[in-house]
Amino acid sequence: MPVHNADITAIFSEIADLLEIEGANTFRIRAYRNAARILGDLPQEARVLVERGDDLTRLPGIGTDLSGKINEIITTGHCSLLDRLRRELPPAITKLLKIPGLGPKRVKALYHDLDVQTIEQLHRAAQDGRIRALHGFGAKTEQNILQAVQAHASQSRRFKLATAAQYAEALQAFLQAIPGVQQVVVAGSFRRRRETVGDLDILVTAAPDSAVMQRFTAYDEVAEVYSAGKTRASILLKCGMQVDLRVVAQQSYGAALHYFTGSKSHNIAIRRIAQRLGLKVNEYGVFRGAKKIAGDSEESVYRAVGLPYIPPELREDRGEIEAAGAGRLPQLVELSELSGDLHAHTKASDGHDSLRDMALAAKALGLEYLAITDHSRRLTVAHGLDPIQLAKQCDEIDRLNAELDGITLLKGIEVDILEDGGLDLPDGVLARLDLVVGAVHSRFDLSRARQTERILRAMDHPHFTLFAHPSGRLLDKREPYDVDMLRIIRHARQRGCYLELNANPERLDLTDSHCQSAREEGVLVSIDSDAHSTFDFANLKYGVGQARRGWLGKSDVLNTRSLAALRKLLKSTM
Ligand code: DGT
Ligand code: CA
Ligand code: CA
Repeated sequence: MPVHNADITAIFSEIADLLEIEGANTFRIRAYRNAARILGDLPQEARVLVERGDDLTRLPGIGTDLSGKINEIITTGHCSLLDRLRRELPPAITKLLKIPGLGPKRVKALYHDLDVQTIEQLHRAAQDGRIRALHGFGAKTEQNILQAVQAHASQSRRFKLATAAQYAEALQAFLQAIPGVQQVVVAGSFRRRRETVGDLDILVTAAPDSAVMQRFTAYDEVAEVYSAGKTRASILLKCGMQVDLRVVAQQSYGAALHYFTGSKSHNIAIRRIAQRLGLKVNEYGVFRGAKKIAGDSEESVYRAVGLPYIPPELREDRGEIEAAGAGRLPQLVELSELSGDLHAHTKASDGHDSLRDMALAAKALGLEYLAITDHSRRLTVAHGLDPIQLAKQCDEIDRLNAELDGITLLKGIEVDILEDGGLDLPDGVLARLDLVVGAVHSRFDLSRARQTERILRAMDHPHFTLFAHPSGRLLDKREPYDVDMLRIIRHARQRGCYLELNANPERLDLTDSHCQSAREEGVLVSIDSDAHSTFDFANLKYGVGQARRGWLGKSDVLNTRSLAALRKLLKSTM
């Protein structure tokens, strides 16, 4: 992917923004802004000048330092200074700059004085009237910010993967039924199983005379047709989701699927490898000169650039290409490899179904065991169990296990982690259980140091088994609490306990990158449904998608173990 002047301009502008938020020297900030402007106005591609051997320092405002950075960007596509700045500042902070009326100076003030790091925190601060008190803001500005944030939220909406799946599956079935249509596949971030998707990218192979385009734009749920041609169309569904459709010939299917699955940065990296081999990769195929050498399948595309097939969940340019090249790609976990589920609720607390119904539903899914982990008493909104109620449930589980075949219920609890790191039920009560799932349900606002300490202390508890939904985030609704996740993962390793990957589509918590850290640190992850009804076991597939994005293989996942193997592991932690 050749670097254009616009790419360099964008990088330099972002560097200037971040330096300004950081409070850097104004001279330095201005140098990047000038350079961005100069490159933006340059009539020729800087890349061409560099390839020709021209000296960039001859351009006004470009010294040796900036010229070095331009070279770096042209050759690597990255700028290490920008990468460092992005690590130093809260990751969401540049998103604040997208709010009309907020420049780096204001973002800096909001960050330094009110600790506003995200758009959500900005929204709250404006609603609470905390912004007007800041120097240089005032009530009117605060009101403008509030309106701008609300307008922004309606534009940049992303959909939870499970929500997108409902629309995608219906549309896929609709397209599949059109005469002449062969393959229909949803590509893009949906196929990569990202936790949220911006829009749907659907790829179709069809006979040349098929009416797929007309039928697509006439689909019942279309609110608006943005564009419609012979091979591509873009529509908006009534739900607010955009759908891009591409029709391709069968012999380009693999190349098109690869292209539209992305991610963009993965594709760029693959194309760079192809270039080194004297090949060209695009959505029609892999070419040596004018000759097409691959592209009917994705496998053939990877083979042409000397790589094994890379599963879509890994295609984020996060080391998968290097791993593939070295033959070190993980064998990713599959849904069928799960033997059980270690987090589920019944009517005894806030679930909808009985112990027996939950057990039968888990069995029907082919699971060998299911841990019942209702809430503990502190969580009164969820009718948490006290010691007497829990003891009664344990007796019931013993009776059911004696009666049921092919599924074993494990005795557990989702116990509240108290503010001081203590657990919400006494030791003697927890000792009778097969496992103890600890969770934070209160005081999300503690400082990073105190929140981390709280969780580490809970893990020190002799009966603690599994840390549930570790970041506490709810997609769209609640930011994660501030913790040092790497310390938590390392502590889990020392203590011999485990982390959950909660498969609820609103949580998908652990995140993919924390899954990677857990794997690197040797901490097993349990992919759990957190089912509150028999239907919720269907969410396990989303958990598996997230685990795959986090590079987890079967052996990295606790609940791929047989019941016998699991019992051994649980014994060693209790
Ligand atoms: P999203 O929709 O924001 O959740 O993310 P994606 O990954 O589905 O992105 P989208 O819908 O913009 O594009 C779908 C795929 O098409 C993307 O993953 C890679 C490919 N693609 C789109 N635009 C470009 C581009 O400018 N260059 C390259 N190399 N690939 C692109
Ligand atoms: Ca997309
Ligand atoms: Ca798209």
